Amino acid sequence: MADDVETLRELEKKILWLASWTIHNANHLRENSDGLKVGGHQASSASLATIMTALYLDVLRPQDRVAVKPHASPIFHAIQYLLGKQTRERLETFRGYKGAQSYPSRTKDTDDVDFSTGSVGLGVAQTLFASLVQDYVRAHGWGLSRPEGRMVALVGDAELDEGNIFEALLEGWKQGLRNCWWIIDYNRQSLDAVVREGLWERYEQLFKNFGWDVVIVKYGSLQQAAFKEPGGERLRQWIDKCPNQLYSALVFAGGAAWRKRLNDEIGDQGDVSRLIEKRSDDALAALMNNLGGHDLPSVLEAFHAATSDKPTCFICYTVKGFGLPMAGHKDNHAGLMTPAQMEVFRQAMAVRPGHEWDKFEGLSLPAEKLQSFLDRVPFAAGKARRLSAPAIDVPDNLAVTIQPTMATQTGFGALLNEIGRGDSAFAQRIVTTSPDVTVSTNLGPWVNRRGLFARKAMADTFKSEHIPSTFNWEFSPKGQHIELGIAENNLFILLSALGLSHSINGERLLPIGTLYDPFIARGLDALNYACYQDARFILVATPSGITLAGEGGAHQSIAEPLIGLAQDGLAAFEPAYVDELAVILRWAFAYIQQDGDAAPSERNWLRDETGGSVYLRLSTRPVEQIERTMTAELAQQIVDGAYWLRKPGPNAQVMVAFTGAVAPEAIAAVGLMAEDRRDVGLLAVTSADRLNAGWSAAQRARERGLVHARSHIERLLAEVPPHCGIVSVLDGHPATLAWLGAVAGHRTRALGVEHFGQTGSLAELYRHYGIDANAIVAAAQAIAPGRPIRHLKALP
Ligand SMILES: Cc1ncc(C[n+]2csc(CCOP(=O)(O)OP(=O)(O)O)c2C)c(N)n1
Ligand SMILES: [Mg+2]
Repeated sequence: MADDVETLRELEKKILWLASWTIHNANHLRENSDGLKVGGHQASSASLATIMTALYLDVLRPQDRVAVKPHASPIFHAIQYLLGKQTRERLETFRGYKGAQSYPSRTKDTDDVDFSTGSVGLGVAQTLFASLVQDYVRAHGWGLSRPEGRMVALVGDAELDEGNIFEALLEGWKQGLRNCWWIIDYNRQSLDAVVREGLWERYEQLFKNFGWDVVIVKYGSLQQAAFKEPGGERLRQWIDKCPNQLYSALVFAGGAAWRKRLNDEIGDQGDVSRLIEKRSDDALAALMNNLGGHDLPSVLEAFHAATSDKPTCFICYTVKGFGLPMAGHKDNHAGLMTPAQMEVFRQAMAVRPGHEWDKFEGLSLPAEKLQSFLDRVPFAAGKARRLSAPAIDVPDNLAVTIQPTMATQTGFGALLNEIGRGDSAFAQRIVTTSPDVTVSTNLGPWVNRRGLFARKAMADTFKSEHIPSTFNWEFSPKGQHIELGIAENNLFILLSALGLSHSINGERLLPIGTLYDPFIARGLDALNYACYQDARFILVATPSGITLAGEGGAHQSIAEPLIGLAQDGLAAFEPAYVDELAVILRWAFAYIQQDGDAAPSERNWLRDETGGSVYLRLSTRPVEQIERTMTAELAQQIVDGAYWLRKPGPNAQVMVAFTGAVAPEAIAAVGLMAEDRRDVGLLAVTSADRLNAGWSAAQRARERGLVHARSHIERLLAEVPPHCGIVSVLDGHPATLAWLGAVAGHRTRALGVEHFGQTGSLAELYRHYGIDANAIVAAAQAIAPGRPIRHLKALP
């Protein structure tokens, strides 16, 4: 063990050197790197060098998974470099094009990042939900041949200011969280500031309240030894009372400043003075800087002592910038070492110029010994860290009984209810979740069939007491619905964890999350995070828009269709009819399982083979359904994003393009115009997102010389005469469809909702916001001049 600590100390030095050199190289040495001279990596990385050395090179096992504090990415990459999993080229281009990423990235880095981080707080919560998902998978009898892993977050202390962490903590407690470590880098500094005094005490209480073990790693082994000397207890008391700001300032100022301060405050001409005086300035600084989080023996002991599966929070005292000249300075966040400082550091590390990237340069132990140690590192022993799981077969058709009048939300509930009857692998791998809106988003029938998940079974008391209820809320390890409290951040991070199960647990899940459409905005960064990690899930958002009428402005979503259009990694649909929904949902189950890298399809210019997640914006409005046979061709067009409900004739003067719940208004408007405008066309747009993406991709392809590239919307609008106007309409922001006019140069009037709503009947609100049939006719009259449309009424 002592031997190992000596080796780890050497490697810790090397890791700090490599990380610092990586940053220095990116900022000072690389040509044209001016734009890259930002970032708080240097000081922030140094803060975690010891802890990460201990974890990666000694404590962790292959089954453990880690979310690394964003700015510690150079340390992570340096460790992976030593382990032979990161290339020198990528370190040399750190933060540059196709180089190692500024923040650890599952999708862009190549050295096995387990969880992406960057937006502080989200990676931390991801570990908690990843742990719940591991329990879910194992409780269902899957993946039992692999050992259970720990989900570990390296947490910046200021990350704990993010509310999503506390939402996750509460949920973790409810769900019986296990196997989760949060290691807090308690350097008492954030970006701007030095943190408030005594925060650790609040954290300690807080974590204990939620059933966590709390381990405080405060004093390093040098300090512990000094406390045993005569006068040592006085020194310990002084350290405990020293305000964060002052401690940081003294760390920055160094040995002489420590000596003066300590002599002034606790010098006694006796034991304490002797304790101080027998140390040189350097030795005194080393003692005072020797906080627990920078002392390998202390962190190793703390980690190895935590053997239970209880969630555990380690509060590790550290110094931001430890071992570097900016250590402790409050302005160090974006601080960089100057070339002169780097030169001093290089000499101190005994690294010869030109040998900066050599793995063992400047270390005192023999290279063979160090290499053989690295070859035995348990964490690196496994095969690939990225696991995979075969795709689950999706039925060719999803059965549903379509009522003459039906809402898409009802259709969704009916579709899942039907799936819930079966016991195929497909039905078994679906897992649903919702932040307290399970019943109101129509998941109730599915949950009745499949049950709620909990590691320990819990009967529904209403049922056992024979009190009639529509819903059977029985919890068991085999349940397939995870009920969350009302916290949309938790929903998205849980979806992120469920949607990575194939890669993390080697077991595929088909996750579906439901919520109210407007509250996507509440968890939007977490949704973006899930997409950025390439987690795969289906998001079902309902009710949506002003169509929920009486529910009022606070529940009415306006911008969400634009989110659907713009969010990378998320294919957004807003069907109007239940048969469309059945086609889209079936496609979605297959799409979330794709992971090919084929070129875009020549048909729609979409990269469906690469897959992604899916967002379905649904409605609670019952709409008269169209009786029709679902042909393969129609189904394809629905998935591609649009189809003609009525093709415009060669003399058409106007066409209506609609999305979602306003279908009856669009159809009515076409009817009202029929006598006065020729051959009016009606385009049902099921996915503005996919139409738009295909259009952009086809244009790019043409600009690169593929002259025949045509997207779906270009083909559809090619049938529309040039003089024909387009009126577009949806219950959402009009910009969602306004771009249709740019595809082939048709004059366009885009209708939609731009302002916060109020309560009212559907008819009143559609009239008020100008998305009813009359408003569509008025817009048509304005952009397609001709004789007055006789059914047009004056607008309010
Ligand atoms: C959601 C979010 N807001 C703001 C930032 C910008 N930011 C990056 S690091 C940081 C401070 C981090 O402090 P801490 O977590 O204590 O880490 P340290 O710098 O001490 O290593 C901030 C505000 C961010 N990355 N994410
Ligand atoms: Mg900090």
